[in-house]
Amino acid sequence: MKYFVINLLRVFLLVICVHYSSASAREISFRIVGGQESQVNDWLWVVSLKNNVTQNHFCGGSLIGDRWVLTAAHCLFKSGNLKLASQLTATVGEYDLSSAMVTPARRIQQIYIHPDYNSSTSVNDIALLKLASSVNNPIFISPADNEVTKKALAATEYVTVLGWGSTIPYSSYGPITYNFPNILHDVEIPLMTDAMCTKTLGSTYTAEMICAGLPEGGKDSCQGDSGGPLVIQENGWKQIGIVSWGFGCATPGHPGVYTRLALYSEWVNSISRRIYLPPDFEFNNTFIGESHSETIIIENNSEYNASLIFTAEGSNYFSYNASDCAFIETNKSCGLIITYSPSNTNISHKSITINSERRDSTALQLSLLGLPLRDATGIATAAAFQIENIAWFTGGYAPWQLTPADNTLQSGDIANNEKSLLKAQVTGSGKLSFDWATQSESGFNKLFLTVNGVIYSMIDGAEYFNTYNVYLNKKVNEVIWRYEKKTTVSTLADRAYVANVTFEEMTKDEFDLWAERNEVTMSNSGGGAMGWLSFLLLPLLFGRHFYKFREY
Ligand code: 4AZ
Repeated sequence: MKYFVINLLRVFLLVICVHYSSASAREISFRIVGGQESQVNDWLWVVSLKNNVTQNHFCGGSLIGDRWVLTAAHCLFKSGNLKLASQLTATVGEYDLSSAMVTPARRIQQIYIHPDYNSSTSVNDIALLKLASSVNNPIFISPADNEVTKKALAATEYVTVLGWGSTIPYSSYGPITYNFPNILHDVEIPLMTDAMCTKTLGSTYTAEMICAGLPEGGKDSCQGDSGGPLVIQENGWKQIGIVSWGFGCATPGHPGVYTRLALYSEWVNSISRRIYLPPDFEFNNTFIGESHSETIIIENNSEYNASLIFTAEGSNYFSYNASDCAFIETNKSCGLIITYSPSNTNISHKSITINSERRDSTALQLSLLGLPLRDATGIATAAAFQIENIAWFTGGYAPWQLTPADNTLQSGDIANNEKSLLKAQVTGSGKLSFDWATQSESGFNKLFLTVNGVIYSMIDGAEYFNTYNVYLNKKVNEVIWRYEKKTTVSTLADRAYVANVTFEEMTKDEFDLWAERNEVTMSNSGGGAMGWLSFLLLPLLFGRHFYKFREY
């Protein structure tokens, strides 16, 4: 698979090179699908998101604050896996990707994905990125509000979409060719009314989306434009949408679909313009009788200094020192250290309320959840899981259990809003390999994989077993599978499964070599060049079709 992808990537590059030389010689240019090269300095708030290692552009974005970039949630996943902030950079106000380094590549401090983003339906396809450093003399784009959005849709007004995405139209049923330009392109397209969008897209089009395009096609956003802005002229430029998805690009009857930005102003402001702290925090790695401290970052993203007042109720197994974060200057953050010391198997809750002195601010809530771990008796005694270097633990509302018949571990019997945890403590660095699957409703019940405190991957839906390989680089590694149930629908078993666990000590080089030999595309290897991304998107697109055929 990997060689295949690399070779195809080479073919793409060749296509791009050939295309460019001929274009300049004959003075014609294939443009963004139906658009044109933008003028230098026209769109200074446009952002290019890049892979930190390759510096390849993979998605667009827009600057909405001196440290804040708006993009699409789906840009932050790669074949179903969440990307890490450290794998990305952003350039602001870039024009020509081939003259890189004119615009400094900025690191991303944190990724905020909309909590209700659904990767199967693309609903709530929105995310924010906090840059590690502020942009000097930034030029922002402001969002269009609800009223402007509604009027513009009703009047099918022309809007502009910007990006470095592919310039070649394709049908979602036919072959796909890409051409990724270096120069930022723009294209004007008419918005469509909700009725028109629903007529062509059916119930894949939801109230959280807007759609735009000519009935005859020819002008559209395409792969690589995702996350970028759709803007409207309304007292200057306002952002009305975020490039999200479509069936192919620029084909008749298939408008491009955009996230309806006006609906998310509260979510955007709550993160980027006020005091922000994660709404909840789960301690899922503390053994009964032990103590574990975690630092919760409270960010003051408002323009005022803040004095904070803490009140709390709930379990005494949690403790913290409010004076740590009694005062946070504007644009600064503070680490609140919370210690969890469970002494029995009970699930613990504590709710901390944080009030700011300013009257216009609303109280913030931090919900702590303590899920103590215990020995996984039963699992650990099964021959298949007596693995040198691995100690097993389980916890949460119901423990994971062994199905001896097929040596599969399965999540405990949990109710809605409950979780069931499995932990492998792996000693030594090397390759951990396992098969995993879920049998549950996609988008609601999810199995997360956390490695040494970082979420690496998530699976959901009615999945068959997939093999996942991960390199563990610490002396002692904490690997946690966390199954979370939000709803009970349908006849599926509502369970998560892990099987065929193996661990082999090796160096990172040996692992990389193994991955290459075995044609494994690593989920955590930080890839994401445009060609790669496009290929990884293919299964997603087909997946989407499959999903739609199944449903309608
Ligand atoms: C994409 O997958 C994509 N024609 C973006 C925009 C459109 C289709 C696909 C709209 O990045």
